[in-house]
Amino acid sequence: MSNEKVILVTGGSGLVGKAIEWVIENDNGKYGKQEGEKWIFLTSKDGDLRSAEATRAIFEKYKPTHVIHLAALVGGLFKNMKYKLDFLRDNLLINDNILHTAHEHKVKKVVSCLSTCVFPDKTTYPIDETMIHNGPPHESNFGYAYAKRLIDTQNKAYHDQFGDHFTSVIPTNVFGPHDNYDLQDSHVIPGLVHKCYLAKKNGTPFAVAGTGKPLRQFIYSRDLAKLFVWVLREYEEIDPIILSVGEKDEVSIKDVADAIVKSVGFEGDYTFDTSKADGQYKKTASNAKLMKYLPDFQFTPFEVAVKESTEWFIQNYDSARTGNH
Ligand code: NAP
Ligand code: GFB
Repeated sequence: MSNEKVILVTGGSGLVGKAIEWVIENDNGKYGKQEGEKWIFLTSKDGDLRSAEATRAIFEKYKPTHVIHLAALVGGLFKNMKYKLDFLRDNLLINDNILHTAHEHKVKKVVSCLSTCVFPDKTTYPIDETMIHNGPPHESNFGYAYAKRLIDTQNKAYHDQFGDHFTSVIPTNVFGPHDNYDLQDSHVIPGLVHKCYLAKKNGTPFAVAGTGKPLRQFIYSRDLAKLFVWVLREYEEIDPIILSVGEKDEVSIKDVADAIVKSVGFEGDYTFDTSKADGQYKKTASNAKLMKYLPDFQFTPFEVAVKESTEWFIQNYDSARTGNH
């Protein structure tokens, strides 16, 4: 009986998956690859996880002992507003196939990924892990939010009935290398980096959607990746844990645009298109639970992370997910 840990990362080719792969291969400290660990990073080419059959075939091929479940239909505010049913149904199918196949294969631990947009829109602040089911999420992304909330319910049901060790994490908005830069479907940071880059290149105005007033907490993908590795190896609870920078690091969308203008070196006109939606005004989350476990964890300063992400995008423009190819 080998003691080898076979760790399957679903959604391994995305923003968060690529960051985990980077940390496993490059971190010389406690987050890098350890003796006896075999890491497998999946893409959708390995199989469509909306299909129970394709999911089973992947588990039979790799026989994982542990799973980090990232695969999902993911997108920014405007994509969520347009495809609420697809976000609900695709994610329900993917999550049920992964958790049930992991159960059938007696997988020792599954770490799934929610998002702070799952929390109730009408709530007190800061938001904490106990509030997850306390009322409807924001109208703009209820499809995605309810599918993600159900992961927590599924984890508790598998644990209750079978003792399975399936848990989850709740990151705030994530950004970094290998993001999705599609101008319509992306999240705000990759969307604005792409827009600002094109505005500088073409000498055209840089337009930020909405009023610039909404507030967000952003976590750098490589910081989040280290926390995922820690959760997989050491976090014992079934209850979810928020993975985020502190409340004091919350920034406005205008602050984000200013940081991107600086990192791209854009000197032209910069406007706000208030005909576009602002979405949720804020979703301020507490990271007190995380800080209790890892009081000394160092987050990358926001401007440094924006600079590194912008440089990665410019250097990899031809192969990046820009929606052009
Ligand atoms: P992403 O960059 O869009 O990557 C999505 C990944 O899922 C890709 O590897 C994709 O494979 C795979 N995938 C999508 N549909 C699939 C299907 N039907 N079958 C198999 N694989 C499929 O997403 P991300 O930003 O890294 O998100 C990772 C996780 O973090 C998700 O669960 C997301 O909900 C969560 N999250 C993200 C954010 C954020 O701001 N980005 C915030 C909070 C939580 P291909 O590359 O082959 O398409
Ligand atoms: O990142 P984002 O799309 O997601 O938008 P949410 C954040 C804010 O940025 C909104 C503004 O107030 C937008 O109006 N914004 C300004 C832009 N310019 C742009 C732009 O060019 N592109 C985009 N996308 N936004 C998502 C949820 O909400 O958060 C998802 O819908 C997921 O389900 C994700 O949870 C993490 O933070 O508003």
